[in-house]
Amino acid sequence: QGYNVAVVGATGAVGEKMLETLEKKNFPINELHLLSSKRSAGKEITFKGTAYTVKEATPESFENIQIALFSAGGSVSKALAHEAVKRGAVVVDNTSAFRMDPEVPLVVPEVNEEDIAKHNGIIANPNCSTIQMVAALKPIQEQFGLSRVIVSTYQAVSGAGTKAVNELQEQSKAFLDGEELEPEILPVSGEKKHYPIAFNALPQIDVFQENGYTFEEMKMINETKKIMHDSSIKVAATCVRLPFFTSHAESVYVEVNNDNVTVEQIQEAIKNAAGVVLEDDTENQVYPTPLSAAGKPDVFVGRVRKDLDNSKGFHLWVVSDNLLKGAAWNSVQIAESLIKNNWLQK
Ligand code: 11C
Repeated sequence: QGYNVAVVGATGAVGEKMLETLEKKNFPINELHLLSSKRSAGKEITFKGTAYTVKEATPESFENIQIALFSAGGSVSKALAHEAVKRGAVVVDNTSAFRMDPEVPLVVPEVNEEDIAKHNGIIANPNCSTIQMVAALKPIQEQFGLSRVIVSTYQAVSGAGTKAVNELQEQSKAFLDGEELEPEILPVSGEKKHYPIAFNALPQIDVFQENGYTFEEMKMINETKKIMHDSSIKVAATCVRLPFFTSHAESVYVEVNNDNVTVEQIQEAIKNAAGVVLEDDTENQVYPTPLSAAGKPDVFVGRVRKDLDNSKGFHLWVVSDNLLKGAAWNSVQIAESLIKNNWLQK
C-alpha cells in the first residue's frame, strides 16, 4: 500500500535530496506529484526510472495528497501549507515558516518523535545546523542533564542554495586564475552587501536581528530549547559560512549538571544514541570532517574533551550532511513516523 505524496520545491537542492531519500528508503508511494514555483514548472525529473513533469504548486495541487513535503522557501509554505492541510494532507515543512508556532511540532525523530502525534496538519523540520546539534546533545541531556550550550558553526555553502554553490565554484576558479569575480549571492541573497566566499570565512548566515545575532543563530538558540523541551538551557551561537560544498561542522561546548561525568561516559552515551556515530580516536587521528560526512545520513561526533577549567564542561565536534540529516533525511523520517505510528489521521 502506498501514499499520494507531493514534493514541493522538487527542483531545489533539498528537493533533489528529498527524492533521492524517498527512493533510497523505498518510501511507500502510490502517486508522486512534483511541484515547484511557476519559474521551475515544466522541468522533467526522473524518479525510479519514470519521468515526471514538475507542475506549478497551487492550492488545487493538494487534492488527494496525503503527505506533502515542502522545501520551496518560507513564502511558498506560508501560502500553501494550510491549503494542503485543508485538503487532507499532512505537511512536513522544511522552512522556518512555522517552526516556532506553538501549534506546530518541531521534530528530530531521534530526539522528540512523540511530538509528531500532537500535529494539527503541519510538522516543522528544524534548521539543518540545529538538527545535527540536538541529535548529539540528546543522549547527554538524557543521561547527565544539560544546562548550557555554546556553539560555533562551520557551514557549507549548499545551505544557502544552488546559486551559492555556483558562486563558490566560479569564484574559486576565477581566484586561482588570478581574476576577481564580483560577489553577488553570499552571505545572504538579496542583502545590501556581498562578500567573496572563495578562500574566505563569512560570520553572517541569514539576516541580522535587532539583538545583534543573525537569524541562523537565533534559529539554533530557539529551536534547540523547543525540540529539547527545556527553555532553561542557556544557548549561544555564532554561525559562520566556509568555502566547502557539503556538511555543516560545529564546535559545541556543553555544560552538564554534575561534576563527576567523564569523557568516556559522554563517548559511551553518544555511541549508543540513535542516528549518531562516534568517530573519536585522537591517537589515530580519527574525527569526522565535512567531506567524510557528506552523502551519509548520520550525525558524526568526535574530539570529545573535558573543559580544563569547568568540571561540568565538555567540548565536542559535530558534523553532518546538511542536505540529508539536516533536511531531506529528517523530513522523510518524520513522514515514515507518521505512517508507522498511525499519526496521519487527525
Ligand atoms: C544555511 N541553515 O546553512 C541554513 C539553511 O531555515 O531551513 C537552512 C535554512 C532553514 O544557510
